[in-house]
Amino acid sequence: MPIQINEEKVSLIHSSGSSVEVYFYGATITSWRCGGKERLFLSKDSKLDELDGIKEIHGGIPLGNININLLTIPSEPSAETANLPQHGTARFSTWKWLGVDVDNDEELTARFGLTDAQVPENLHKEWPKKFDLIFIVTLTADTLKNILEVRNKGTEPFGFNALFHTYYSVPDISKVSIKGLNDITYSDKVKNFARFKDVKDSITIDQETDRIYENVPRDEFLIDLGQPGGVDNFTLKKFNLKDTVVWNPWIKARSMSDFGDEEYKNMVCVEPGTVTEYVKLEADKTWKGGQILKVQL
Ligand code: TA6
Repeated sequence: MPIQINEEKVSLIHSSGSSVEVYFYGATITSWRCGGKERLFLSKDSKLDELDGIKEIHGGIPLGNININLLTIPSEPSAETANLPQHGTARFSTWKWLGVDVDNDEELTARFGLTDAQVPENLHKEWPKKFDLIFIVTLTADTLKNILEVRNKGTEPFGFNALFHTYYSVPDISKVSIKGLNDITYSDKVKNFARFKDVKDSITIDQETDRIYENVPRDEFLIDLGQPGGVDNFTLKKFNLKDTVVWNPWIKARSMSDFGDEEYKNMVCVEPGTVTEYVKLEADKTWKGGQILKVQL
Protein backbone atom coordinates (compact mmCIF):
# COMPACT_ATOMS: atom_id res chain seq x y z
CA MET A 1 0.00 0.00 0.00
CA PRO A 2 1.96 3.07 -1.16
CA ILE A 3 -0.17 5.61 0.74
CA GLN A 4 -1.51 5.52 4.26
CA ILE A 5 -3.64 8.39 5.51
CA ASN A 6 -5.14 9.19 8.86
CA GLU A 7 -6.42 12.41 10.42
CA GLU A 8 -2.98 13.66 11.30
CA LYS A 9 -0.63 12.58 8.57
CA VAL A 10 0.11 10.83 5.31
CA SER A 11 2.76 8.17 4.85
CA LEU A 12 4.07 7.58 1.34
CA ILE A 13 5.87 4.32 0.72
CA HIS A 14 7.92 3.87 -2.45
CA SER A 15 8.37 0.45 -4.10
CA SER A 16 12.07 0.47 -3.05
CA GLY A 17 10.98 0.58 0.62
CA SER A 18 11.85 4.27 1.14
CA SER A 19 9.13 6.26 2.89
CA VAL A 20 8.18 9.72 4.00
CA GLU A 21 5.69 10.90 6.61
CA VAL A 22 4.01 14.31 6.34
CA TYR A 23 1.86 15.87 9.06
CA PHE A 24 -0.99 18.06 7.82
CA TYR A 25 0.02 20.43 10.61
CA GLY A 26 2.54 22.71 8.93
CA ALA A 27 2.96 20.18 6.09
CA THR A 28 5.88 19.13 8.26
CA ILE A 29 7.86 16.12 7.11
CA THR A 30 8.62 14.18 10.28
CA SER A 31 10.34 11.14 8.82
CA TRP A 32 12.24 10.14 5.70
CA ARG A 33 13.55 6.61 5.61
CA CYS A 34 15.70 5.16 2.86
CA GLY A 35 18.26 2.38 2.73
CA GLY A 36 16.59 1.07 5.89
CA LYS A 37 17.51 4.13 8.01
CA GLU A 38 15.82 7.25 9.29
CA ARG A 39 17.51 10.26 7.68
CA LEU A 40 15.83 13.16 9.49
CA PHE A 41 16.17 14.17 13.08
CA LEU A 42 13.07 14.45 15.23
CA SER A 43 13.56 14.91 18.93
CA LYS A 44 12.40 12.07 21.14
CA ASP A 45 10.81 14.85 23.22
CA SER A 46 8.72 16.17 20.30
CA LYS A 47 5.11 16.69 21.28
CA LEU A 48 3.35 15.43 18.20
CA ASP A 49 0.18 14.77 20.15
CA GLU A 50 -0.12 18.40 21.31
CA LEU A 51 -0.31 20.27 18.02
CA ASP A 52 -2.71 23.11 18.42
CA GLY A 53 -1.95 26.13 16.26
CA ILE A 54 0.44 27.56 18.86
CA LYS A 55 3.26 25.05 18.91
CA GLU A 56 5.41 23.99 15.98
CA ILE A 57 6.97 20.61 15.28
CA HIS A 58 10.71 20.72 16.00
CA GLY A 59 12.57 18.40 13.70
CA GLY A 60 12.02 16.80 10.33
CA ILE A 61 11.45 19.38 7.61
CA PRO A 62 9.23 22.17 8.88
CA LEU A 63 8.43 24.84 6.35
CA GLY A 64 9.25 28.28 7.52
CA ASN A 65 7.45 30.35 4.97
CA ILE A 66 5.04 32.99 3.94
CA ASN A 67 5.79 36.21 5.70
CA ILE A 68 8.12 34.63 8.20
CA ASN A 69 9.59 37.12 10.54
CA LEU A 70 12.65 35.01 10.32
CA LEU A 71 16.26 35.97 10.67
CA THR A 72 15.53 39.47 9.56
CA ILE A 73 18.81 41.32 9.66
CA PRO A 74 18.43 44.01 12.34
CA SER A 75 19.03 46.78 9.82
CA GLU A 76 15.99 45.66 7.85
CA PRO A 77 13.21 45.16 10.39
CA SER A 78 9.79 44.47 9.02
CA ALA A 79 6.98 46.17 10.87
CA GLU A 80 4.51 44.19 8.81
CA THR A 81 5.59 40.89 10.32
CA ALA A 82 6.59 42.05 13.80
CA ASN A 83 3.76 40.18 15.54
CA LEU A 84 4.17 36.93 13.68
CA PRO A 85 5.99 33.87 14.97
CA GLN A 86 9.63 33.57 13.93
CA HIS A 87 8.93 30.89 11.38
CA GLY A 88 5.74 32.27 9.98
CA THR A 89 2.18 31.20 9.68
CA ALA A 90 2.24 28.17 7.39
CA ARG A 91 4.03 26.10 10.01
CA PHE A 92 1.10 26.63 12.39
CA SER A 93 -1.64 25.91 9.87
CA THR A 94 -3.31 22.67 8.94
CA TRP A 95 -2.75 21.89 5.28
CA LYS A 96 -5.05 19.92 2.97
CA TRP A 97 -4.23 16.66 1.26
CA LEU A 98 -4.42 17.24 -2.49
CA GLY A 99 -3.63 13.66 -3.52
CA VAL A 100 -1.07 11.72 -5.49
CA ASP A 101 0.27 13.02 -8.82
CA VAL A 102 2.67 10.26 -9.84
CA ASP A 103 2.96 6.71 -8.59
CA ASN A 104 5.31 4.48 -10.58
CA ASP A 105 8.48 2.44 -10.02
CA GLU A 106 10.63 5.54 -10.30
CA GLU A 107 8.81 7.99 -8.04
CA LEU A 108 5.89 8.72 -5.79
CA THR A 109 4.70 12.32 -5.77
CA ALA A 110 2.00 13.87 -3.60
CA ARG A 111 0.70 17.38 -2.97
CA PHE A 112 -0.50 19.39 0.01
CA GLY A 113 -2.25 22.75 -0.12
CA LEU A 114 -2.81 25.76 2.09
CA THR A 115 -4.83 28.87 1.36
CA ASP A 116 -5.03 31.95 3.54
CA ALA A 117 -8.51 30.85 4.68
CA GLN A 118 -6.94 27.86 6.50
CA VAL A 119 -4.47 29.97 8.52
CA PRO A 120 -5.47 30.32 12.22
CA GLU A 121 -7.41 33.55 12.67
CA ASN A 122 -4.99 35.18 15.11
CA LEU A 123 -2.15 34.80 12.61
CA HIS A 124 -4.20 35.60 9.54
CA LYS A 125 -5.27 38.95 10.96
CA GLU A 126 -1.60 39.93 11.38
CA TRP A 127 -0.91 39.30 7.72
CA PRO A 128 -4.20 39.33 5.83
CA LYS A 129 -2.94 38.53 2.33
CA LYS A 130 -4.64 36.20 -0.10
CA PHE A 131 -2.50 33.28 -1.22
CA ASP A 132 -2.38 29.64 -2.24
CA LEU A 133 0.54 27.43 -1.26
CA ILE A 134 1.24 24.05 -2.77
CA PHE A 135 3.82 21.76 -1.21
CA ILE A 136 4.94 18.92 -3.48
CA VAL A 137 6.76 15.92 -2.03
CA THR A 138 8.51 13.43 -4.33
CA LEU A 139 10.09 10.24 -3.07
CA THR A 140 12.44 7.91 -4.98
CA ALA A 141 14.69 5.11 -3.74
CA ASP A 142 17.38 7.52 -2.56
CA THR A 143 16.01 11.06 -2.87
CA LEU A 144 13.42 13.31 -1.32
CA LYS A 145 12.35 16.37 -3.30
CA ASN A 146 10.32 19.23 -1.85
CA ILE A 147 8.87 22.03 -3.92
CA LEU A 148 6.95 24.97 -2.60
CA GLU A 149 4.72 27.03 -4.87
CA VAL A 150 3.42 30.36 -3.64
CA ARG A 151 0.64 32.07 -5.55
CA ASN A 152 -0.47 35.63 -4.85
CA LYS A 153 -4.26 35.64 -5.12
CA GLY A 154 -4.65 39.26 -4.06
CA THR A 155 -4.68 42.41 -6.13
CA GLU A 156 -1.45 43.91 -4.72
CA PRO A 157 2.12 42.54 -4.66
CA PHE A 158 3.30 41.00 -1.38
CA GLY A 159 6.67 39.99 0.05
CA PHE A 160 7.53 36.72 1.75
CA ASN A 161 10.39 34.50 2.84
CA ALA A 162 10.63 30.76 2.41
CA LEU A 163 12.84 28.30 4.23
CA PHE A 164 13.19 24.52 4.17
CA HIS A 165 14.24 24.08 7.78
CA THR A 166 15.70 20.61 7.28
CA TYR A 167 16.92 18.73 10.36
CA TYR A 168 19.37 16.01 9.24
CA SER A 169 19.98 13.05 11.49
CA VAL A 170 23.72 12.58 12.00
CA PRO A 171 25.45 9.81 13.98
CA ASP A 172 28.08 12.14 15.49
CA ILE A 173 28.15 15.91 14.97
CA SER A 174 31.90 16.02 15.71
CA LYS A 175 32.54 14.09 12.48
CA VAL A 176 30.20 16.11 10.25
CA SER A 177 31.45 18.60 7.68
CA ILE A 178 29.43 20.69 5.26
CA LYS A 179 31.05 21.42 1.94
CA GLY A 180 30.11 24.14 -0.54
CA LEU A 181 29.75 27.20 1.70
CA ASN A 182 33.34 28.46 1.59
CA ASP A 183 34.04 32.02 0.44
CA ILE A 184 30.48 33.05 1.15
CA THR A 185 29.59 35.87 3.50
CA TYR A 186 27.40 34.90 6.43
CA SER A 187 25.76 36.77 9.28
CA ASP A 188 26.31 35.07 12.57
CA LYS A 189 23.20 35.20 14.73
CA VAL A 190 25.24 33.96 17.72
CA LYS A 191 27.48 37.05 17.37
CA ASN A 192 24.76 39.63 17.02
CA PHE A 193 24.62 39.23 13.25
CA ALA A 194 28.30 40.17 12.73
CA ARG A 195 29.36 39.20 9.21
CA PHE A 196 32.17 36.80 8.34
CA LYS A 197 33.50 34.73 5.47
CA ASP A 198 35.08 31.26 5.79
CA VAL A 199 37.82 30.30 3.42
CA LYS A 200 38.06 26.68 4.63
CA ASP A 201 36.45 24.32 2.17
CA SER A 202 34.24 22.74 4.81
CA ILE A 203 32.37 23.84 7.91
CA THR A 204 32.55 21.80 11.08
CA ILE A 205 30.39 22.32 14.17
CA ASP A 206 31.74 22.31 17.71
CA GLN A 207 29.66 25.02 19.35
CA GLU A 208 26.32 26.79 18.98
CA THR A 209 26.05 27.65 15.29
CA ASP A 210 23.40 29.85 13.69
CA ARG A 211 24.57 31.32 10.40
CA ILE A 212 22.83 32.82 7.43
CA TYR A 213 24.95 32.33 4.31
CA GLU A 214 23.83 35.04 1.95
CA ASN A 215 23.43 34.83 -1.81
CA VAL A 216 24.98 31.41 -2.10
CA PRO A 217 25.78 31.02 -5.80
CA ARG A 218 26.37 27.26 -5.60
CA ASP A 219 23.27 25.15 -5.65
CA GLU A 220 24.76 21.90 -4.45
CA PHE A 221 26.29 20.96 -1.08
CA LEU A 222 27.67 17.87 0.52
CA ILE A 223 26.88 16.99 4.12
CA ASP A 224 29.70 14.59 4.88
CA LEU A 225 28.91 12.42 7.89
CA GLY A 226 32.52 11.30 8.23
CA GLN A 227 31.59 7.63 7.74
CA PRO A 228 34.09 5.25 6.11
CA GLY A 229 33.59 5.19 2.33
CA GLY A 230 31.33 8.23 2.42
CA VAL A 231 28.33 6.01 2.96
CA ASP A 232 25.17 7.81 4.14
CA ASN A 233 26.47 11.24 3.10
CA PHE A 234 23.82 13.65 1.91
CA THR A 235 23.94 15.79 -1.16
CA LEU A 236 21.61 18.74 -1.09
CA LYS A 237 20.48 20.65 -4.16
CA LYS A 238 18.52 23.84 -3.91
CA PHE A 239 16.73 25.80 -6.56
CA ASN A 240 15.47 29.37 -6.62
CA LEU A 241 16.57 29.77 -2.99
CA LYS A 242 19.46 32.16 -2.63
CA ASP A 243 20.43 31.81 1.05
CA THR A 244 21.34 28.88 3.27
CA VAL A 245 21.06 28.69 7.07
CA VAL A 246 23.21 26.35 9.16
CA TRP A 247 22.00 25.73 12.71
CA ASN A 248 22.87 23.60 15.70
CA PRO A 249 21.74 24.85 19.14
CA TRP A 250 24.54 22.98 20.93
CA ILE A 251 24.03 22.94 24.72
CA LYS A 252 21.33 25.60 24.45
CA ALA A 253 19.19 22.60 23.49
CA ARG A 254 19.16 21.74 27.20
CA SER A 255 16.83 24.66 27.86
CA MET A 256 14.44 23.69 25.05
CA SER A 257 11.45 21.76 26.35
CA ASP A 258 10.97 19.59 23.28
CA PHE A 259 14.61 18.81 22.57
CA GLY A 260 16.59 16.14 24.47
CA ASP A 261 19.57 17.49 26.44
CA GLU A 262 22.21 15.65 24.42
CA GLU A 263 20.39 15.38 21.10
CA TYR A 264 22.29 18.30 19.56
CA LYS A 265 25.05 15.73 18.94
CA ASN A 266 22.81 13.93 16.48
CA MET A 267 21.42 16.69 14.30
CA VAL A 268 22.35 19.52 12.04
CA CYS A 269 20.06 21.86 10.16
CA VAL A 270 21.12 22.91 6.67
CA GLU A 271 18.30 25.07 5.41
CA PRO A 272 18.02 26.45 1.90
CA GLY A 273 15.79 29.48 1.79
CA THR A 274 15.30 33.03 0.83
CA VAL A 275 15.55 34.86 4.12
CA THR A 276 17.80 37.90 3.83
CA GLU A 277 15.28 39.81 1.79
CA TYR A 278 11.67 39.27 0.88
CA VAL A 279 10.67 37.77 -2.43
CA LYS A 280 8.30 40.26 -4.02
CA LEU A 281 5.41 38.49 -5.67
CA GLU A 282 3.08 40.40 -7.99
CA ALA A 283 -0.67 39.79 -7.94
CA ASP A 284 -1.70 36.66 -9.79
CA LYS A 285 1.88 35.38 -10.09
CA THR A 286 3.41 32.16 -8.76
CA TRP A 287 6.85 31.62 -7.25
CA LYS A 288 8.51 28.22 -6.98
CA GLY A 289 11.50 27.04 -4.96
CA GLY A 290 12.71 23.75 -3.61
CA GLN A 291 15.32 21.28 -2.54
CA ILE A 292 16.40 17.73 -3.35
CA LEU A 293 18.07 15.60 -0.69
CA LYS A 294 19.96 12.52 -1.82
CA VAL A 295 21.59 9.83 0.29
CA GLN A 296 24.72 7.97 -0.80
CA LEU A 297 23.58 4.41 -0.24
O1 TA6 B 1 16.56 28.58 11.02
C1 TA6 B 1 17.47 28.82 12.07
C2 TA6 B 1 16.69 29.18 13.29
O2 TA6 B 1 15.86 30.27 13.05
C3 TA6 B 1 17.59 29.46 14.47
O3 TA6 B 1 17.89 30.81 14.58
C4 TA6 B 1 16.83 28.90 15.64
O4 TA6 B 1 16.04 29.86 16.21
C5 TA6 B 1 16.07 27.79 15.00
O5 TA6 B 1 15.86 28.11 13.65
C6 TA6 B 1 14.78 27.42 15.62
O6 TA6 B 1 14.23 26.35 14.90
P1 TA6 B 1 12.91 25.69 15.37
O7 TA6 B 1 12.73 24.47 14.53
O8 TA6 B 1 13.11 25.38 16.81
O9 TA6 B 1 11.84 26.72 15.17
